[in-house]
Amino acid sequence: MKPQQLCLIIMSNLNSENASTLENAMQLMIQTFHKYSGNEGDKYTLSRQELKEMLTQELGNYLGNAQDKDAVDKVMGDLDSNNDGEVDFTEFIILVGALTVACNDFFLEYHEKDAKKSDKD
Ligand SMILES: [Ca+2]
Ligand SMILES: [Ca+2]
Repeated sequence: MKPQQLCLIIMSNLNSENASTLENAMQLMIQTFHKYSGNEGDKYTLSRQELKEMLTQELGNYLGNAQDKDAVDKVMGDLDSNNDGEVDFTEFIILVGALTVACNDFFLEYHEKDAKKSDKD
C-alpha cells in the first residue's frame, strides 16, 4: 500500500472505532502540531512563540520551566535543524520520537531492575 492510501484511511478513521491505537496516536500527533502551528505566521510551522505555547501546554512536565526564555530557545535551537527559525512537522516529530525513545529506555531499565529484584527474592 502506498503511504498516501494509508494516510487517507487513517484520516477517514479519525476518532472512529476502526482506528487502531497507533493510528490514533499518529492522528493525535498531527492534530496537536496543527493546533499550535496555525496561530501565527506560516500555518504549517511553529514559530518560537507557537513552540513555547505547545511546550507549555503539551510537554510542561518535560520542560518544567518553559516560561524560561532560555529553555525555549534551547529547544528551538536543538529542533530547528534547517535553521529557518521555525519548527516544521518533521522537526517536531523528531522531538516527540526522541522523547518516546527516552521513555521506552527508561521503561526497559525499570523493568530490568524489577526483574532482577524478583530473581533475588
Ligand atoms: Ca505558525
Ligand atoms: Ca526549521
